[in-house]
Amino acid sequence: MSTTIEDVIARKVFNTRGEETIEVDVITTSGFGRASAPAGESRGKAEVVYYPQGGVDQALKKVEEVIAPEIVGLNADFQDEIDRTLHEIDGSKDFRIIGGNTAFAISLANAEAAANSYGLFLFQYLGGQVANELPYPLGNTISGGKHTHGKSPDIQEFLAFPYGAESFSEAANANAKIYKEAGAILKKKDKLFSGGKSDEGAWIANINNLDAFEVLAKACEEVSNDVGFECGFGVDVAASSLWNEKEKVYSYARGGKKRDSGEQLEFILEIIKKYHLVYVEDPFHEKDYESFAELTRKVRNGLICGDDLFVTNSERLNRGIKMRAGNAVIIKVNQIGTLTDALETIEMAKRNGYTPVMSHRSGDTCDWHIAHLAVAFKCPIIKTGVVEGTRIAKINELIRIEEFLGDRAKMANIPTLKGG
Ligand code: 2PG
Ligand code: MG
Repeated sequence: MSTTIEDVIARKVFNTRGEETIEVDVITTSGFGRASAPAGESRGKAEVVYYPQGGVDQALKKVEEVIAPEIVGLNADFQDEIDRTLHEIDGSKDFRIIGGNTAFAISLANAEAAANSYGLFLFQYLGGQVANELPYPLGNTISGGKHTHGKSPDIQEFLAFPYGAESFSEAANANAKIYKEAGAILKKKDKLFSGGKSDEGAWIANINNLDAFEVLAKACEEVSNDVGFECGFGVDVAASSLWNEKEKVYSYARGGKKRDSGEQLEFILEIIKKYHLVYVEDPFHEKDYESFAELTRKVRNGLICGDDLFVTNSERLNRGIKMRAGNAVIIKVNQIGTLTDALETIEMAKRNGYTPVMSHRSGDTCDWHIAHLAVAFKCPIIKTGVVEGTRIAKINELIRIEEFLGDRAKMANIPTLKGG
């Protein structure tokens, strides 16, 4: 078998929103890998630039004319060399020349091609024998904020989190039940409810934040009783989307409230306590490390996660670690560009007691690689929706991985939750 790269082919495909995106094939002498890039709607300002000027068309041109000639002939086994080459060809700090999504698709397709050349699954190739832990699925059940239009909650995501499950399939089953139950409750609560769903497949209803908390709390309680293990929930506040820089307040349009940083902290503490939230993502805007640190000091048992705050960037995470801002970090490989960059952030997180949460994007494709990355890199949580084709692609792949691992499979440990 040989892992020499023979060809790199890029094409234009579409994501869940019907936006153009890039898909790349990497072909080695004895293997093949394919990956396509997702896109965020509520993006962090410090994310890499997705595409060069001219969009996906220009990215395809760059692959054909500049990138493929440099990469063909290299060994797909040396992921860091491939990723370094992408950085060198680009030459900028944020992939604005070739596009972060271009780098992402090549980097991931390359890893898949190397794995395939050895006849291994991606998680085995990247994670080896010790890659036998399944992540807990964190599933978007009710949408709001920038992921919806109109009269939905201001908070972007209400996320089911069945952290008491003993297997991945049990956890996925619980999330599907919570989702259904939440839909049934919404139908009674919102007279205008017509079963609308967001890009991530989560319910969209004409309710406010507090209604959404009540709905999910009830659905989780019922399903916990039914399945016999703990199903909690959390939120992605996506507070950068609520932040008004001029007025220095978080503006809750639906809730009809403006909260300054101190009031925001109080509000978050209040909802954590009232609804026993076990996971809170981006409770403050992307520059406010201080408030993240203050909240983290005050919360004993839950995960305080930075998404727009860290954007999978090890320098930004390092700053957070020094201040103990948060105790978890979202990992979206396309926020930073390559697999090697993302792995550096994951390793830094783990060395410093932060929980890495592997995540999809709101605009996604049926690419299931993040399922493998979560297992390979031992991320104890995967955030990837409950229903909808591009989310189910990842969930079902994890079910297959669990089946493949058989007796060796176990659920990951989330120290912050279980350590008390
Ligand atoms: C988020 C994500 C995914 P987007 O904020 O965590 O749910 O949204 O991909 O739009 O950034
Ligand atoms: Mg987020």
